Amino acid sequence: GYTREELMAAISAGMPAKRWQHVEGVMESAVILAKRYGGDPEKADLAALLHDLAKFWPIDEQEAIIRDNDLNTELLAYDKQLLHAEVGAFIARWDYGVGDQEVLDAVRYHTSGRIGMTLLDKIVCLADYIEPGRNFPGVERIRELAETSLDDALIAGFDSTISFLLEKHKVIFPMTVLARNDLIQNKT
Ligand code: DGI
Ligand code: FE
Ligand code: FE
Ligand code: FE
Repeated sequence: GYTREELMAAISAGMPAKRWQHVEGVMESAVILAKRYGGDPEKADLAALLHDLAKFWPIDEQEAIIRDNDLNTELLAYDKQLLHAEVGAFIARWDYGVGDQEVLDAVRYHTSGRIGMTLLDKIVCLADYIEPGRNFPGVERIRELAETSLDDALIAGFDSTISFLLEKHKVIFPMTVLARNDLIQNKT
């Protein structure tokens, strides 16, 4: 197995410095959210460390990994930005030996979301939106909501992504809409 330090070295070596800063920001935010909302800070830290490991891999390589390993080929018909989450979870399992299914799922669903998101899924997905380096329009409002409601903040995050995709006339992966609806229908 890899130690956390070895994982950090391997993952940071596989991406530009700017993206590694983002990963460190997501780790920091994910641990804060885990402590705030009763999650597991160690799992949040590990999932955040892993979440974008494939983000800068060539798209054709990401597509090949999905095809050759019977992963979710439905993704191939949508925005290529969705692929790195699926690939990252696979690589975390088979190249880095991560066996914790909760952590692997949080990596796998950090971009698309899913119906029935676990606490850890929500923490990693929201941390990805609000880490200190993010500066997209509306991020301050999502950070404010994150102080008091994990679900409301995450709904606002998905709303912002969906609005952005609509604005650009891009296709939307249906699971993102289902994830957002499910959060609204089941929030506590
Ligand atoms: O990898 P990051 O940039 O840190 O963030 P991410 O993994 O959440 O990727 C988000 C990008 O994916 C964002 O620029 C929007 C794009 N995207 C394209 N189609 C979809 C999508 N995101 C979601 N959630 N659903 C889509 O259908
Ligand atoms: Fe990502
Ligand atoms: Fe995200
Ligand atoms: Fe990210």
